[in-house]
Amino acid sequence: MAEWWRGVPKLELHAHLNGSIRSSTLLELAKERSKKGDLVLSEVEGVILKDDRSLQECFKLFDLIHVLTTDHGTISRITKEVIEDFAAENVIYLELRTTPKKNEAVGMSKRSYVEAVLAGFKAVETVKAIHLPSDGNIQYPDEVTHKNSTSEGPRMQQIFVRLLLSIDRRESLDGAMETVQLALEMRNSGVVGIDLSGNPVVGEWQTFLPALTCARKQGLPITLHCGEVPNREEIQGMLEFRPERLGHVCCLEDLEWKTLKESDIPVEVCLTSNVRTECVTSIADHHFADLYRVKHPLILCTDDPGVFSTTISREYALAASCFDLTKTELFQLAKNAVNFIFADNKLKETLRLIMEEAECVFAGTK
Ligand code: 6MZ
Repeated sequence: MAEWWRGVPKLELHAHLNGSIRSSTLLELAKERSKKGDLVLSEVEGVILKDDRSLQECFKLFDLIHVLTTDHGTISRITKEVIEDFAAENVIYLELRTTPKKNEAVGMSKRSYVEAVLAGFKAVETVKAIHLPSDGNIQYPDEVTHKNSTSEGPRMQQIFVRLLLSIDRRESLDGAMETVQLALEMRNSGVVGIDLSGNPVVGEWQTFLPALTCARKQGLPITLHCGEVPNREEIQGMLEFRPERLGHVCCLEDLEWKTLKESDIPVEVCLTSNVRTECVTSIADHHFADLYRVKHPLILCTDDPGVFSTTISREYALAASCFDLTKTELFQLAKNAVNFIFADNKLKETLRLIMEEAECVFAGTK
């Protein structure tokens, strides 16, 4: 089933750059560091190769990943690889998110970090990565059409890529403000929104409200990680804030589910991640089923395909088998994701055309 879903064009709207890193790259980086005497390989190998991780173990792994991916060259490399990996899954639009980081030891500022990510966009080789500005008035170059072939033969596979800048819950308000400012300045380079993420038991989301409100006033769409752990006040506050999208929303209570459903805020669903981190007790109990039943806007996403050893095709196959959905129903879900992207309307139109063409192809394979 995952193989079948690989052939279908899909959108990915919730993937963290450092959580999407290939395990092989991570091991290679760890080996390089151990040769330099910076770390003991045997001590980190177990952390990298471990399959089942609790939520808190995930954040330990992220700390290790961040130690290994500190320099600009590595950030560009992993970005390039991550885009190529998503393209190999037939993702036609990728909204990648990452937390801009400072590292004075290697001369890295938040801006130079984001520039290194954008350099990774440009370095993509196996597919044509289209990372145009998010400004709605941009003229698309002639070659950026939905057509997959030309009179000269098949066109190279294309993936549209945009970037969200994440605020980490460990940051101060000043740090968050700097990220929002950077996102505003880099809007014409493909940054299309702001995300709030990080260890859900660390910090308080209200700390970041002024930064999020500033982003909102400037028209930057926002997505919030919400309800990975039970935290009534926070969940209710986030729902009241009404971001453009919400990630996860696992630990809600009856009244909060009601508010969510009335709000129509699209939810980025990460099935494997939620089960692995025990935010839900089992896939059968996942709130996807209930939200799907009431036709709440949903998008299937991977979260951290590297950390959770999954792919977006696998997430579709999982949803199909666990919730007994037909290919037609799930294709419709994939197609609806176009409505919830943070990029401009012109790109939405292009993506719709691609999905409609695919619908014709896949219509006979119910
Ligand atoms: C909350 C998460 C996350 O930004 O360095 N991140 N935050 N919940 C999750 N569910 C498991 N998965 C990833 O990518 C890694 C960072 O993304 C956030 C964390 O802040 C993590 O450090 P970047 O590219």
